[in-house]
Amino acid sequence: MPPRCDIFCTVVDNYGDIGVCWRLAKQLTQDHRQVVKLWIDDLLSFSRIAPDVNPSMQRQSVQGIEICQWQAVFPEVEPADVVIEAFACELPDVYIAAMLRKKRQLVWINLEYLSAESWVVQYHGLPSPHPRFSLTKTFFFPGFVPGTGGLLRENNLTVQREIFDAAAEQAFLQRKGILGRRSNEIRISLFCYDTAPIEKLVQILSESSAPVLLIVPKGNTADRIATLLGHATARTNGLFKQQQLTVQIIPFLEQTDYDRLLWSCDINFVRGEDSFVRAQWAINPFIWNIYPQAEEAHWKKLDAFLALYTAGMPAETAAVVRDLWICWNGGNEMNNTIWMNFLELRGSLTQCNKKWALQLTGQTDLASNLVQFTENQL
Ligand code: TRH
Repeated sequence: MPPRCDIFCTVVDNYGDIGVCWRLAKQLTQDHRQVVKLWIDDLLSFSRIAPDVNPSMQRQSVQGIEICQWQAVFPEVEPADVVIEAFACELPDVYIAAMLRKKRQLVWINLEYLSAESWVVQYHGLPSPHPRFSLTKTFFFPGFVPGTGGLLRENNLTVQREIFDAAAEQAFLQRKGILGRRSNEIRISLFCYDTAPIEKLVQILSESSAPVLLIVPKGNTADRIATLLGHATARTNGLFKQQQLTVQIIPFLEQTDYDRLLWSCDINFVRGEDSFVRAQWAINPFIWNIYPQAEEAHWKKLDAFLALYTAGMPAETAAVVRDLWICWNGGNEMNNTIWMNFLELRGSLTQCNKKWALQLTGQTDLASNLVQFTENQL
């Protein structure tokens, strides 16, 4: 019998929580043949990254995964062999009680947020006995180095990325109604937080020496850019122009199409956790807008990642990446020179990104690490 796995996810804000859980659910099902049930409290957010999900159905099966709405009153159910609580969301009391009653061994995992900080290796895999019951959960930390839980990477990702050639790209752009490339044009995707210096970016791109197409999925950023360029609303597939810059607002994409968008763009602005990881698999130069945390804790996280990621880069490339990322996250004023330096080193950066992705691909992925760990426990 394949192991049964229950994943519990609460949407704190945005799409990262469900983005990560959905990817994990798909990988456990497709790559590891587990029987997965995903308990999620916010079906509406979920349906934006996975349009096959019907937000008004409390139970449904999508891509072989049972999706259940996690409501305040939780039903009596038989716990799975592997229980994953994502990002320290608290399991329902009735479910814990059922876990206690279960005769067979089960594994309880707390899947944590991704960080490149060095302490992650020490904390990954640590057991945390329940204060009242004879149950232990294990901390599972994703990460970029051996000794951590690794990164989400489906088995066929490299092949999918490789077969996405110019014709496939063209077909994808057409299907999504995204403008074809004009000669010499730089194509950029933009996904960021409200705190990013969007006005400055728009100004710099407008004054660019080459034409720029800025592709923005519908949301706050798109609305802000529309207002900035004198339009009342950001209509989907609307085009705004200012000097060298064309902005195209596109619908929020289904998760696998978002990957294709990252593969199709010369430069990707990404944020949070999941789009940030996907940009690394996409290879093309990217700029990370880190999720802002209380007491500025995110700066340590950003520094830790930059240190790892730029370690193998020529000093000049590393400095240019650092400068731009610091500005994009509000640590310094963004200016044209910093952007131009980044553009000039695009070729070198793509080579460095290839090596970086290869280094990461050499490590076991998160779902496989989880499966190995749970198989040893069961
Ligand atoms: O939405 P986010 O800001 O999520 C964040 C982070 O995960 C952060 O660490 C967490 O603390 C916070 O949520 C609560 O950014 P992220 O992580 O990139 O997740 C976005 C998801 O949305 C990702 O799975 C990609 C997906 N996506 C699409 O499917 N289609 C789209 O068009 C876009 C722009 C994104």
